[in-house]
Amino acid sequence: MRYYTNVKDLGDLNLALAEASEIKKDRYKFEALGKHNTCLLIFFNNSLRTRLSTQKAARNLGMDVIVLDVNQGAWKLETERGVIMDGDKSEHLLEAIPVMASYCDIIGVRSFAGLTNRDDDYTEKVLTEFIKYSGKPVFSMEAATGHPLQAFADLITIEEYKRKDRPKVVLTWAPHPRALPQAVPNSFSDFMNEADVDFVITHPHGYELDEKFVRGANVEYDQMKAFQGADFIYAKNWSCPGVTTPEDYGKILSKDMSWTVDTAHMAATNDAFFMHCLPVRRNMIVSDDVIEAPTSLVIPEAANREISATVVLKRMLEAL
Ligand code: AN0
Ligand code: CP
Repeated sequence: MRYYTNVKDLGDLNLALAEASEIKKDRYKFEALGKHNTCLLIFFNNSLRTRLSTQKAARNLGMDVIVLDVNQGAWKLETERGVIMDGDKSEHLLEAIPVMASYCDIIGVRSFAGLTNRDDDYTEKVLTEFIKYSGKPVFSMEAATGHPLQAFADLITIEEYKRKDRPKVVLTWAPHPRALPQAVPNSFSDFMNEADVDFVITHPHGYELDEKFVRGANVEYDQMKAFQGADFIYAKNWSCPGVTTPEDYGKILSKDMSWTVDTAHMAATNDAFFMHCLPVRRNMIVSDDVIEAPTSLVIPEAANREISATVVLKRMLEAL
């Protein structure tokens, strides 16, 4: 695998899940694979889980790891071509990318959506530049429109905890005080559409996700109706994707607290497991009771980020 930016890069999901299970049994099984190979992780945004789990994954495979926080200690980067650089940005991404690439064999990039220009975000402008100008294999650590390492970890978690062959999985929007990207719900939908699950998406009007990711999945605007009989509830906030109202792209359209996942919501489900990618704001997205219940999977889900990253890096090393 040369690039990892969406579900299709993984190919057959059952094979990917089998590989994940093999690695989980012995996460150092392939530690000879990465010897004398360097993984560079570039963060344009904050991270706890991705930063730690991806480093751990690279080390499981015997790789060296370099981490760069672009906004802390590096030169401020210009990303637009043609700009007269007389402001506060000292270096252009078009030089920075090949320079960074010269020190490593595989590059991970975290670069969130700007949420102002839908075209820039949905064409994955920054991630695409890394793919184009680095000459190295590149994987997404959450880019503008996707977070495929998270969605793969989510799928692994569902596979581990499911109590029936084809569980009902519900992706629900929930309120949040700040405008967040659509990357997590986009990738989760992308993966669930390929997985053997009964998938339902629920959100208030105006929050319709891009069809590229929804791909005809069942959308139910009545949250309580969507929750009925659910085996997994996957909560996430996202800002307006601008599908039905392009002028609202990236905006907060609702802070309706009746969408917060609490025990009354969970009572409508089939004793569902609760999932969230974290970080989560308690009592905005989910009540204390629900996130602390034995049915909450947020910690094993985060732990599986090490596994999803190990599978992806293993496949990238094999293709070097
Ligand atoms: C980010 C998001 O919603 O995309 C990262 C989630 C993994 N969340 C925040 O910025 C709070
Ligand atoms: N879930 C996730 O990607 O978390 P971080 O933003 O902390 O990496």
